[in-house]
Amino acid sequence: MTLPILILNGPNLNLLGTRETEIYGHDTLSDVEAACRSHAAKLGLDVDCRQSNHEGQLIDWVQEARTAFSGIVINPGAYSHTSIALLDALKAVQKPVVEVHLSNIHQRDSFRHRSYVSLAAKGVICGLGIQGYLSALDALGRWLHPAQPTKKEA
Ligand code: CA2
Repeated sequence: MTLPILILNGPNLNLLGTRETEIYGHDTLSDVEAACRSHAAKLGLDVDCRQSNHEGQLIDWVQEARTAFSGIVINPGAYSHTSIALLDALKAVQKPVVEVHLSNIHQRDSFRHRSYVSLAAKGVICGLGIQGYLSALDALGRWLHPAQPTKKEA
């Protein structure tokens, strides 16, 4: 069974690969989404990738996941550090959420050290660049498609 996963990217992540490449790398958002699509297919997951610069739009999509998706991968961008509204929406989903940051937010400005979104996330990954999204999908794959015991183990 292929399970639907929502991949959300927040404000300014549409600019990936165009500026601040020393922090965020050279991959564009399209590269990230293509890598997620191909990795998800190997894990029995089907991803729907969306990006918005608007807090309310992200919240509407998170609410949609209550019925339409089995899990969420989210890079909330700077809303991680400011949005209690996004936290509340994620808490209401009751599906596994993995928060991803391309950069290591703990090595950066102190205002990036706290993420409200982390309070609703089952897992948090930072500092692995694009690999973080793929590792988030690996985790969702394991949680949502638990390994079946082999005949020998059963
Ligand atoms: O490390 C991450 O993935 C962040 O979520 C990225 C956010 C930042 O506010 C968070 O603290 C950490 C910023 C995304 C902005 O991305 C840009 C990419 C290229 C050019 C300009 C901005």
